[in-house]
Amino acid sequence: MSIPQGRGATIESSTPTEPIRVVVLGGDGYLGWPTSLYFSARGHRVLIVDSFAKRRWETECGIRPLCPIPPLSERVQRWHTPHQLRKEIHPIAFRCCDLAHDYEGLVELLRDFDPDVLIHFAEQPSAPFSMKSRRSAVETQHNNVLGTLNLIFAMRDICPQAHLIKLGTMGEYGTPNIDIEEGWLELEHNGRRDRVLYPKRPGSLYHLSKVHDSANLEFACRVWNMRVTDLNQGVVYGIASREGLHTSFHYDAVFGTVLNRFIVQTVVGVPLTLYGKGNQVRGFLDIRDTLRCIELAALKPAKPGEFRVFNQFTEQFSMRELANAVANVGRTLGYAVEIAHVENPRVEAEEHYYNARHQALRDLGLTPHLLNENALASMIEAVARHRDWIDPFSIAPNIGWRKKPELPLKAGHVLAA
Ligand code: USQ
Repeated sequence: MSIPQGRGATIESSTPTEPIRVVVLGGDGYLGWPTSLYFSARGHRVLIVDSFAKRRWETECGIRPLCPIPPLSERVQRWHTPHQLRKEIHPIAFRCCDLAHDYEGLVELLRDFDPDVLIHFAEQPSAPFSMKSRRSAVETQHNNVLGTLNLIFAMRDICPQAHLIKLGTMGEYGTPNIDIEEGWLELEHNGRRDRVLYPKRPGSLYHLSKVHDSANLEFACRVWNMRVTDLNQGVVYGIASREGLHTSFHYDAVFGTVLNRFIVQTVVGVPLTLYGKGNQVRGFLDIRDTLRCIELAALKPAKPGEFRVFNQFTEQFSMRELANAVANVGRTLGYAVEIAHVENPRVEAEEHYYNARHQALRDLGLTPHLLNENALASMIEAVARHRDWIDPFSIAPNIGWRKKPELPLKAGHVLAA
C-alpha cells in the first residue's frame, strides 16, 4: 500500500496484513494522531478516544504547539476527504471520553467497537507539568493511574481477549548503576533465583505514574490473564505530518522534549538550553520508529497472561552530544547557534552509568531511522516553516523540581500554580 507523503517525516507503508480493529486512546496528541493515521492508512479500522485534556493543559500553561492544530473532528474530516473513494480505507471514528472519570462511557465504547488492540497514549505526558504543583502532580497521577486502572477493568469485563499496548517510558528505570533490562530482571539472592520486575527509580511524579501503571498491568496479566505490551519509550523527536495534518509538536518548557526544543531554539536564535553539565544520557527514537514499533507490537501480540515489556528507543546520547550535533548542523545552515549551560531545574544525576537493552523490537523487525546530520537538517527546515508562530517566551525552563520555582521568571513566563 502506498500513500502520498506530506512534509516532515514520511509515514512509510509496510506489508499489508489482515485488517484489525484498533482503539487509539489519546489519539488527538503528538503520538496518538500519527498512530491513528498510520493504522488507518494500512486499512485497519480505527477508533480515536480522547478527553482533550492536553488542549486544556496547554491553555492553562499559556503554551501552544508549533502550528495551530484544528479540532479533532476537522482533522478526521481532512483525512477522509482524499481517501473517500478508496475502499480499503475505513472512516476513522472518534469519541470523547475521559478514562479516569467516565467508566460507563469507556465500557460503552468498548462494547460498541469490539477492539482487537488498544493503544494507550491517554496520559499526562510531561515530567515538568507533574512537578509544577501539588495540584498538577495529583492531576497527573489521577489521570494516568486511575485512567489506566479503569481501562484494565473495562477490558477485563468487555474485551478480555484484546491486546493492550501501553505507552510506558524509559524514565521508569531512572539511571541505575547496572545494565537496564527489558522490564524484567533475573535475580539470584541468598542462593535462590527468581524473575522479578526490574527495580524502578524514576525522576519525576509523571514517570512514577507510569511505574504504578506497569505494576497494575503486570498484576492484571497475572491474575486476569490479560495480554499487555508495555512499551518503555525513550525521548521521541521529529515532526510527523501530512499536508494540513500536522501533529501537536511542542517545544515549550512544559511539554517540549529536549531535541525538539533544541531544534526550535536553533530556528529562533535562543541559546540551546543544556540543563546542568549536560552529561545526562537518555535513549532516543525518531517518531517514525514509534509508529513502526507500535505496529510490530500490534501485529505480534503478547500472549494471554503475558506482561511483555519492550524498551522502545534506538540509540542513546548525552544531552551535550545532542546539543553539539544540533549546533553544528544549525551553523552549516546559517544559524548563529549558541549553547547555554542553564541551572538544572530538575533533580537528576548529571554523571551516571547508562546501558539499556533494546533488542526485542529489533528482533521483531524494526529497522531504525538513526539520527544524523540530514535528519537534523530536515527537522530544522521543517520547523523554520512555522517560524512566525513560535512563542520564544515559552522556551526558558520555569518549573523547578524543588519546593518553589527559584529560577528567574521573565515576562511572558507562566507561574507555577
Ligand atoms: N533537558 C535539557 N534541556 C532541555 C530539556 C531537557 O538538557 O531544554 C534534559 C533533561 O534534564 C533530561 C533530558 O533532557 O535529562 C530529557 O528531558 P526531556 O524533557 O526531553 O524528557 P523527559 O522529561 O524525560 O520526558 C520525555 C517525555 C515523556 C517520556 C520521556 C522518555 O515528555 O513523556 O516518557 O521523555 S524518557 O526520557 O526516556 O523517560
